[in-house]
Amino acid sequence: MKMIFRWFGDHDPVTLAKIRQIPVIKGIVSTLTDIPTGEVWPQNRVIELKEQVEKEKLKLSVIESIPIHEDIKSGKKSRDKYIENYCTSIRNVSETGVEVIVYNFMPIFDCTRSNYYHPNPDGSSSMIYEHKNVQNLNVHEKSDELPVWARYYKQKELDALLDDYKNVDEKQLWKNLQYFLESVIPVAEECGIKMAIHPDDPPWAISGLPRIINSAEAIKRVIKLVDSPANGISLCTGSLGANRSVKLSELVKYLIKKDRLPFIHIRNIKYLNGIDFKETSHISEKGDLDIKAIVKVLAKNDFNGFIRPDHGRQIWGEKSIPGYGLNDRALGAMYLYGLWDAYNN
Ligand code: CS2
Ligand code: MN
Repeated sequence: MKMIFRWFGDHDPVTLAKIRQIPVIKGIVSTLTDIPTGEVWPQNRVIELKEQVEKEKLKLSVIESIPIHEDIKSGKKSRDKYIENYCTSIRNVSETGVEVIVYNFMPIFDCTRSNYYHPNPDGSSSMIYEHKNVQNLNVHEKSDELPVWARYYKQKELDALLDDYKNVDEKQLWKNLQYFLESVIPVAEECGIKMAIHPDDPPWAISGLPRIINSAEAIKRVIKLVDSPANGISLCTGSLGANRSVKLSELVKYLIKKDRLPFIHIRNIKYLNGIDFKETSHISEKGDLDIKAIVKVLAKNDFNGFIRPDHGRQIWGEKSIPGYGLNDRALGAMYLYGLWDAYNN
């Protein structure tokens, strides 16, 4: 197991110098946020990133994410040129020693929450998902109120995107994913990169757009689409665990045995009414996911991939990218490492 920490680059208030002081962290998972989706990632930019990380005696191990152009997900004709660009980016990234590239296949919207700063009784705050506040919301304007989308769209832009998806149901989205993987996996395999799909967060349709990476069956189906060790999963316990029927420990074991788990994100959530949930501290007893059992499975099966603490709460008054403060993720890292240390013998 190699424990790494997510760093968003120079605009991240959590610096590499601080991350370096968490004793269990050996590497960094990062991305280039200024490259428009669909464009080639220039090799010199990835090298710059790698060198920046190495100055703090850390290693750039994983890229999360190279986002997928919407034309690939919606299956438009223009997808071929974007897939070609993606393959070039994989090659360029591989030259720098990065081992894993994360991506997701959610149409238009990424991680969706109804509030980034839901107050907890202890004075901390958490990201929360309340379904009634997420459906039918105005996604065109940025506001401090709901909703909280990964990015905002002008009305015209969003209408055009939604139009591209009007004939894309789940079945079609699976076909589009297969088309993408059939092109990129051989390239990844050739240059020693593991592609790792992140489950949908949350694992159900948002604004009527289909989401397919939402269950244990779906995860097992993805790895069969192209049968290669380069076609892996970035299992995210909090994302997939919002689907209450998923047995995470069993799935983790299955993926390790199949050698398809290059990366795992650990976060805990508390189930609320209906399908609603709230993010909690990583420790098992604070949420509904059995984090202890999951790490035990990792330890007992000699998991040799990357692991990172995923979203934490905002604690001690820290201001950061929501879910990505230093403090609670550092506590999470120590908890996960402690469990690993105790079980891995
Ligand atoms: C999230 C996502 O759960 C998570 O890790 O913060 O934004 C995630 O990084 C992307 O969906 C992966 O492509
Ligand atoms: Mn995650």
